[in-house]
Amino acid sequence: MADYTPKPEHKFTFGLWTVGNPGRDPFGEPVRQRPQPHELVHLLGEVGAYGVNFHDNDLVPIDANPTERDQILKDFRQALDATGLVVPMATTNLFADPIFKDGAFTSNDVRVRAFALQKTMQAIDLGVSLGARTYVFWGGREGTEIDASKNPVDAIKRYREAINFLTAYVIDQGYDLKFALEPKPNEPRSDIYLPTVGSLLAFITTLDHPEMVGVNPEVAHEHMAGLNFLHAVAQAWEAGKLFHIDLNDQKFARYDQDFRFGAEMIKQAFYLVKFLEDVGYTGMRHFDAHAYRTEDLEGVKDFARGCMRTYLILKDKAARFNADTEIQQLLAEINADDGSFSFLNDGFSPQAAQRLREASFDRPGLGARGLAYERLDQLTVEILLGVR
Ligand code: GLT
Ligand code: MN
Ligand code: MN
Repeated sequence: MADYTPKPEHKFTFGLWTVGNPGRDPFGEPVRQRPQPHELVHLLGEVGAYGVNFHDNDLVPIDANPTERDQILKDFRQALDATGLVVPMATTNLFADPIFKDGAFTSNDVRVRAFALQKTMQAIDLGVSLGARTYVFWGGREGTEIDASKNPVDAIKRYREAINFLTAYVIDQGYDLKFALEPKPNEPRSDIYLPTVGSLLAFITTLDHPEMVGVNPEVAHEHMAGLNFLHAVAQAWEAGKLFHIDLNDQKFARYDQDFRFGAEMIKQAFYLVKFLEDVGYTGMRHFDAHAYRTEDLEGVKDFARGCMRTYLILKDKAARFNADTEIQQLLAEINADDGSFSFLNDGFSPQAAQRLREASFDRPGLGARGLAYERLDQLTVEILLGVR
């Protein structure tokens, strides 16, 4: 029987805002009390997490005075010491305060843009002081309801100026910190700029310090847009830009449900875990999700344990898939290569082009052959259903 106990080497992390989510939604009041940050660290220690992440204001409320701030930080550090949890990632809340109602970095108002930069510099200082090496940017308010209000080209330029300013700030401070930009297509804005992983990968190439900036894809956010999350993650990985990942679950085409990892689309979750494990992703496995609104604090622990346990079960299933001789036989047949086109391996040359011109193909035969994907998929499903 495999061991599904979370261990530090699994790099399972949670945000303060995830296990601290009080269950408020647009139609209903909170159903749980929000524990103090240091209490949440103890809760995460109890369930076996490796690390804790936070927005500046998850930890220090926006209106806290210096005495309150010092006390909160003291309690938080003590809880980290007591539990052994680390802080791998931090981020800025650039969405909750009314000042950000029409955007932060992309606001039309230069005072709002400047405040967003100032707040982020301070939040970076806070995160780094607690050990963060990755800094996430989720531009929840960077969008529009009416496109008469903002020039979308200006918005992208402002976003770029902000990220350029902040990478230069990090270099100037001598911090060891990378940025991970997180896309989302909509919610809370009607439309959010840079809505998908692909948009961000293109945007990053236009920055002053692209080497410092990658992406933080979230399952739910690509699923909201009806996209294949595995493909987005694979593209980010192949580009060397998978700096962080937000794991959760979600039905397609809904609001941002942020369900427990593996709660809905078990097959997609399986392929994702298999991918991360197969390629040797060494970053954090961050669960950006929260317990159902039906839950009390015990339910929150069930939620957190469930995220990690499901990940580890799927990791075990991925190992079974890789060790399954029938599946591997099918994959070998699908990928068989008799070497007859090895002259294409080095790309274009006039000689290769000439040989290709002369090549003949059994077009009807290649089109008619069966690929046995029905069998391959059924074998995969049987692994997931536990009969293989
Ligand atoms: C917010 C959002 C998440 C982001 C967090 C980081 S905040 O909960 O829905 O997807 O990752 O800002
Ligand atoms: Mn997220
Ligand atoms: Mn989300």
